[in-house]
Parts: sequence; structure tokens; C-alpha cells
Amino acid sequence: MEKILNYINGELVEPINGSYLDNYNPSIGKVYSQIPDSNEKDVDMAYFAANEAFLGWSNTPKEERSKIMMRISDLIEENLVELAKAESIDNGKPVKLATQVDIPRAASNMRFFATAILHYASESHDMDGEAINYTLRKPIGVVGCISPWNLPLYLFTWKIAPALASGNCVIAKPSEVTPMTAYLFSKLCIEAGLPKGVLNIIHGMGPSVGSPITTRPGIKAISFTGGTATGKAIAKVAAPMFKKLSLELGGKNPNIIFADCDFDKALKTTMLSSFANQGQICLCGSRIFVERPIYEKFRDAFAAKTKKLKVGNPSDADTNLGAIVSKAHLEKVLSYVDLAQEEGGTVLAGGNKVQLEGELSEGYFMEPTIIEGLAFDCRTNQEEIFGPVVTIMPFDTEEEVVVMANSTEYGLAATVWTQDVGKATRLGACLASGIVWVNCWLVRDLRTPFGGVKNSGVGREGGFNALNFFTEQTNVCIKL
Ligand code: TXE
Repeated sequence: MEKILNYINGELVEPINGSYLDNYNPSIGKVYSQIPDSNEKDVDMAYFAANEAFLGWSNTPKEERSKIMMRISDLIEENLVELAKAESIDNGKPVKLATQVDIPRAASNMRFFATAILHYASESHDMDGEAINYTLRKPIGVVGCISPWNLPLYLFTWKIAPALASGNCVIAKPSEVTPMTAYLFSKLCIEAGLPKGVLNIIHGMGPSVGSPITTRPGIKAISFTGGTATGKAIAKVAAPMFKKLSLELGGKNPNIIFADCDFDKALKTTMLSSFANQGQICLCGSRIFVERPIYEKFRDAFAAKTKKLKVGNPSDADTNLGAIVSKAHLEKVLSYVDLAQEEGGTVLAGGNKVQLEGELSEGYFMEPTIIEGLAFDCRTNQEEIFGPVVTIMPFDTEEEVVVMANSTEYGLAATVWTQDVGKATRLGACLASGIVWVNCWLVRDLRTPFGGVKNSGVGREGGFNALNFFTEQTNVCIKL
């Protein structure tokens, strides 16, 4: 059985304690590889390596850092097929999705920040002949990047790329639920000639690896994506140490469909924003609000299309939904279907675990599910489910839907469907959300600020925001 290894000081190494955890393939419900059960000793070793490498890496010319990162990006593309397959086995997502979205985006992340750093300029403030100020942007030192299981290599690279580009050394922890592509990535870093110690990848559990990363005083910034409860725990330990913190947390995003929308486009995109990646994307629109005049027409068309989606083998090209990431997560998602019914909801489509045949009979599959008839403020409509479960509700006025949309403790992304530019503009201003998509979903320009308000997080990733996060400013004032 394949053993995943840590990547420390440029080498692939066993965890110091020699202990391993089981890594499951969620489509077959069986262990298929072993992952290091690392602890603070491995984090310490990584820290020493990163600290040692920092002087060299931070003084490496940007062009050189950029070239190495471009090589890594090229290698991701060259290994697209293998990486996509590995992502699908580890996470349960369709191979097609990993091939079209996850892996290409990981390559883009590396390429984007490899080039962004070449265009990153600092400011100068001229005091009318009295003095001149210029502001340096310096790398922070050793930083920590902790990522989740839903978009494993995609989110892993989204964090480490700006950190590396701006001259930091990184200790990264992928999710213990989906460690494989980060392991394959470490091999590509070696092949690309990334100097030793610049990036260190430690595998293991949150409390034994993530926590020492957040508590170690020398690690001066933490970039985290994951659950809101974990984000809170990290903020509690990191804030009193004055670490820089970027937290991308949960979402409970509204998808608002007005009667004047382009019906077919809204319906087609709603299928994706509801169920892509088995609904396990923090940007998925899990609360669908439809304006009353088209409510029944939209609901019926949406339910009919949802019932036709294929839940199946992630390797099949026509599979729409693969497996849920783990048994525990499947149980959590299913428990919300029970809760929704207890709260008075009616299941319009799905609602059940899917039993597949043969090799897949022990896999964690679930039907895409739509629930109707719930109050906007019930638990099902307030808590993040993070699975293929959406609710649908009618609304009558713009004011009413804004109140309902803004009623949760989250504020990551919102989608608005309307042909009226005035309405779109008003909603864009009123929605308590870090991102508002109008007549589209998940259209991403990597230069734009990415992140949430309220309990969806702190700070913004993307473009120069990420480079700002991973650098410290020094203002130099020269008296003339
Ligand atoms: O996330 P965790 P989980 C949501 C979703 C999901 C819930 C929990 O609702 O059901 O979060 O998922 C590491 N110190 N999202 O349990 O635990 C952990 O090992 C430092 C939303 O998988 O937050 C992993 O690498 N690190 C989300 C990472 O944190 C710790 C994506 C995320 O895991 C730690 C995933 C600690 N004390 C889940 N404990 C999104 N917004 O994209 C754990 N970790």
C-alpha cells in the first residue's frame, strides 16, 4: 500500500514517530494508502529547515523565484492526467471535474503568482520637496498554510503560491482527508529544483500538525481555509501572538433568482452552483430564492433536471456527482435532510444515500437533494451543510429577499439573476457578502479580492491582496 511522505528540507521523509494514518478512497469506502501521523516534532524540523532557507530564498531575485514556480506550473500541466485521477480517488470527485477545474487551476495559481510578483510595485509619497517616502514590501519569514479537503490541490496552491512568490518559506499542511495530490506536488517541486527548505509539507491531523503550526512563535503568518469552528480556534491562539491571519471559512450562500432573469441560463448554472463537487464548495449557492411569478416553473424544472443527474463512478465521463469525501461527512449531510424534514421541509428531489453496485457498493454516495417549505431562519437554512443539499423558497420583493439572504452568520458569496442592471447594482451594494456574482457563478479572475464577511472569514486572498498579506511594509522617509 502506498505510503505518503512528508516533504522537509527538500526531501521526502517518514514522520519522526514512524506512525501512519489510514487514507480512504471514498468511492469504495476502503483504505488505499497511508498518511504520516506527524506531530510537533516534524513541524519543528520543518521550521528549522524553512528558517535556514529563508535568507537565501528571500534574496533570490524575483525573476529566478518566478522561473522556478513557472517550472512547477508546467510540471502540474504535464502530469494533469495522473494528478486528476489521484484527486478523484482521494476526494471522490468526478475525474472530469478534477481534469477540467482542480488541476488546471492549481497550475494557474502557480503561474499567476509567479508572474504577479514581477508586476508588484510599492508606493512612493512625495512631500512637496520636503521629504520623499517610499515603501518597501518585505517577505515575512516562515509562514503557515493550512488547507481543506474539498478542492485539495487547488486551494493548497492558492495559498502557497503567493507566499513563495513574495519570498517567504512555507510550512504547509494539506487536509488529512485528501493528502495525495499535495504529496505528488512535493515530488514536482523537487523535480523543478525548488531549493531545499523553501516549502515543507507536513501531513497529519489538525490538532497534532495544524495546531503546532499556529502556536509556534517563529511562524509569523497563518493562511487558513476550512471550517468556521477551526478558524475560531486558530484566531484564539494566533491573535495574542500578533500573527498575521487570513481566514477563509464557511458559507451559506444565497442564489437569488428574479422573474426577469434569463430562465434557461439561471437554471443551467443553478444546477452547477448547487451540486458541483457534490455541493462541497464554499461558494455553492445552497439557499435558492426565486421570485414568486416564476417560483413554480423554476422549482419544477430544477427538480426534474436534478432527478436526472447521475450519481456514479467518478471515473465515468457522464457522472455528475461522485462520492462524498468521507463516511463521517456523508452522515453529517444526511442528518441535515432529517433535520429539514423535522423543521417542516418537503424533499422535492433526492434525500437519500445512493447504493451503487460492485466495487462501489461501500462508497459514500448521495442523491442531489432539494428541500422546499422551510422558513428562511430555521437551522437548515442557517447552518453550513456543505453537501449536495439545497433549499428553495419563494420571495415577493427585493427588500424581503435581501433580509432573508443576509440573515445568516455567513457572508462569502451571493448570486443574483436579473436582466435589470439597476436591480443588480442595488443588490450588489446591499448583500452582506464578499463576492456577488450577477448572471453567473464561479467566474474567477485571480486578480480580484476573494474572501468573506461575518463568520465567513477575515482578510482577502487573490491578486495583490495575497502578496500584501504575505509581506510586511517598511516606509522609508528621506528628508530632502
Ligand atoms: O474542516 P477543518 P473539516 C466546513 C464544512 C465542513 C466543516 C468541517 O462545513 O463540514 O468545515 O470540515 C486543519 N489547528 N468546510 O473538519 O477541520 C485540518 O487538518 C490548525 C468549509 O474538514 O476546518 C485541515 O487541514 N489546523 C471549507 C484544515 O484545518 C487545524 C472547506 C481544515 O479542516 C486544526 C472545508 C487546528 N486546531 C470544510 N484542526 C471551505 N470554506 O472551503 C483542524 N485543522
